[in-house]
Parts: sequence; C-alpha cells; structure tokens
Amino acid sequence: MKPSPSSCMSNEAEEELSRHPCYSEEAHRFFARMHIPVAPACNIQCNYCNRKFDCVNESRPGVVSEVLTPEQAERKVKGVAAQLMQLSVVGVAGPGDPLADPERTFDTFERVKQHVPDVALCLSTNGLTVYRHVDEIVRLGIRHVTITINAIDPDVGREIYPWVVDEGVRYEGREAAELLISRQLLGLELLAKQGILVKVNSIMIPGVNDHHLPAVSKRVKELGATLHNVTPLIIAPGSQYEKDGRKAPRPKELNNLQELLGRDGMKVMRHCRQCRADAIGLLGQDRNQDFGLDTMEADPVINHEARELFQVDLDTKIRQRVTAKQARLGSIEAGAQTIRVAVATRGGDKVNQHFGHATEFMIYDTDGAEVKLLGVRKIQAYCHGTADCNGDKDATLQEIVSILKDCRILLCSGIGDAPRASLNKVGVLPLVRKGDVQEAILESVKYSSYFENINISKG
Ligand code: CLF
Ligand code: SF4
Repeated sequence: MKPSPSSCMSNEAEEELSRHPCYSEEAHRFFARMHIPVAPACNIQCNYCNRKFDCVNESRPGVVSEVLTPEQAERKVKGVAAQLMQLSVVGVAGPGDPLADPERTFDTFERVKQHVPDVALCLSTNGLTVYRHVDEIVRLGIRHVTITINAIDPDVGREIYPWVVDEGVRYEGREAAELLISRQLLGLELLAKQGILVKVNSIMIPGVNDHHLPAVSKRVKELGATLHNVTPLIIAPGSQYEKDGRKAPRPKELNNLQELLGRDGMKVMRHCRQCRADAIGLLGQDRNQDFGLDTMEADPVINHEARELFQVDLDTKIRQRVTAKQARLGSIEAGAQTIRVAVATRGGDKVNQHFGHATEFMIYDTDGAEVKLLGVRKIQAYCHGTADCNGDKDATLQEIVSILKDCRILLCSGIGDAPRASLNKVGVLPLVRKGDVQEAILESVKYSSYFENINISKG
C-alpha cells in the first residue's frame, strides 16, 4: 500500500497522489518526474514571457528546451524508464502550451501510455482550450492537469495578457482576458467533475494580482482544484514586464500569501522548483543531459516488475519518515520556539550544493522536532531576471544575503570566506554539511543552540 499525503482526501485520490512529486511533498524526496518538450507553440501572450524561452507558467524563465517529435519523445521516455527506477510521472509542460498543438501532445501521451503504462501522465496548460479536450484527457488516463490561472477578474487579467488567439481570431485587452479566464474556469470545472486531479498554478505579480490571488484561490477551490501552487514572478529577459520594470515579490510576501491561502482551507504547494520543460529526475535535479537520445538504445527493455518493486520500497521509506515525524512531534514541548534554516541543494533531499553554485535555497522552519518546508527562494532571478549579475559579484552577494537574512542557519556543502562573513554580519550561521536535509537540520539546530546559548527565536 502506498503512503498517504493528506488526511482530507478519498483513499483513491491519496493513492494517486502518493507517488506524484508535485502533488505530494513527501513524494518529491523519492519519486522523479520527466518532462517531454514536444509542444513549442502557444496561443496566448503573457507579459512576463518571451517566446524565445520556455513557457514561464511552469518553467524556469530564460531557459530553452530542445523540442522533440512524439517519436523521439517515445524513445526517450522508454530509455529513461528503463534506467530511472523512481520515475513515476511523465508530463508535458511546454516549451509552449501543450494544447496549442494538441495532436502532438496527445500522440505523445498515447505512446507513453502504451509503452510505459506504470507512470502517471501529467499535463500543464494555460487553459485556453482545455475544455475541448476533456474527453481525450479522460480517455488517455491523464489524471493530473495543471492550469495556470493568474486572475479571475478580467480587469486584472488584462494587465497580464495582452492578447489571445482562438480558432484564428485574435482578441486583445479586456476581451482577451475575459475569454481566457472563462475558458480556464470552465476547463477546471469540467475536469474536476471527471475526477481529474487539477492543480492551479498562479504567478504572484506584485502590483498586479498579489492582492487578488486569495479570490482566485477561493474560486478555484469551489470549482474543484486539488492544490494551489503560487510561484514568484520571475521575469523572462526581453518580456514586457522587464521593460515595465516590474519586480519579483520578496520571499516574505510570497510566504505570507501562501499562509493566507492555506488558512482559507486550500492545499498549498510550497516545494515547486519551476522546472524546465525538459527536466528529468527528482524535483530540483535536472538530469536531461544524462539521458541524451543519441546514447539510448533503439528499443530498451523496461523491467516493469523491477520498477514496481523499487517504488514499493520508496513507499515504505516515505511511511517510515511519516512515522518518525509523528514520534518526534509527540516528544516536543508545546510552544517550542522555531528557527529558520536555509538549505543549498541540487535535489535528492540532500545538502549537496556549494553556496557559490546555488541557484535556489529551500527554506525550513523547525522547532527541533518538526521540519516544515516554507518554500523555495530562487536566486537566479537576479541573474536571469530583472537585474544584471554578470559584472557585480558584491551586488549579487548582497542580494542573496538580503534574501536569507531572516534565517538563523544556512546549510551548504561549502562556502567561501567572503559570503560567510557577510552572512554572519546579518546573523546567519553558515554550516558546512552533507547528507539528508532533515537530519542535517535537526542536528544543526542542536549545534547552533549549544554554541549561541541564546533564545533561538529570531522573530
Ligand atoms: Fe511536471 Fe507540472 Fe506535472 Fe509536476 S512540474 S507538469 S505538475 S510533473 Fe512540479 Fe515542476 Fe513546479 Fe511544475 S515542481 S514546475 S509544479
Ligand atoms: Fe509564454 Fe507560457 Fe504564457 Fe504562452 S502560456 S505566453 S508560453 S508563459
């Protein structure tokens, strides 16, 4: 039996989510996803996007993925499934919108379903045309669909979407936003009624939709969304928002919003890594280079039985983690103070990244028993987004320090003297560690309390 990600869902839904690294926070430590970049076209324009790069709605901006044909995608999925035993989900998330050219996307899913039936299929779309494809989604057994919904009010939406093209007609301004929003909400409702697990992604855009997102969350919950994933605006180079000088939200603003949505009863995703459209591996890992098409056998043998045994073993590991966490919770005193810890990681739930190479930090709060993931703070935004970090190392370091200054501890696999000194100045203690994130956090909290002999709450 697979472990349970949440206590408020049907057993069937829990079972489906327990191996999905995006829908289940526990699963993301053990199970891998693979994105197949078969969908280059798009039918709308978002002001934070530049079409030279991948779809920003569920991808890292400023990144270009090589587009595969459905035939190439089939070969690649077979090759990866034969080697990557923890692969549990295959998704299409770009590099454009997967439903702008639905034949390519569904042809690809059909092939995956036929050759690697044990993986879950996952689709991510801007939602303009999803309502037309509900039957096909059901027929193919695609159980997870993500729709990016940034607004439910067309007056907010018009600040995000300058145009939309549908069936050869171009819509602009408020009319474009109105059409897109109505289609997104219709698609969500239809999918949810079919029992599809729908995740809604929203980009938090300060000054545009930041105050509006609680209303979005409430509405999509009413319509049957399973999960809400709010990610910070990261602006693609050359996009309209870059020209307008828009800025990403501060980590605290994003965190406050996520807390608010969670209090309103929505299940909120906090571990999104804004993957590439060709990402392969655990969340946070990008192993596409390890699986070059030219290195793969034409028709690799997939040992389905070995895959299932491997994944059942991962299910057990997850259950053990959940049990150990419950035991720790039982031993902690009520009202214990928490401290905040930043972790540099390349994925795999390990402290395994040098500070200087980190492009993101995972942020946790811990009271010495529970380790709660608060979210991911990306720092490549300062390199690929609105600011130029190429020439000014000091400015980049100061940006990173300001992003981490509410943390008490930073865990990384190595750090130079200059960043260590800068972090110390703002009260962050860098510790060099390797290995399991949770164990390293719990051990480092004891260490820092011992040495500082102080009230560990930083406020
Ligand atoms: Fe991929 Fe998206 Fe499916 Fe996950 S990603 S299509 S739901 S399998 Fe996950 Fe990556 Fe965040 Fe997306 S971490 S960007 S939420
Ligand atoms: Fe860009 Fe994706 Fe928006 Fe299309 S849906 S404009 S690819 S961010």
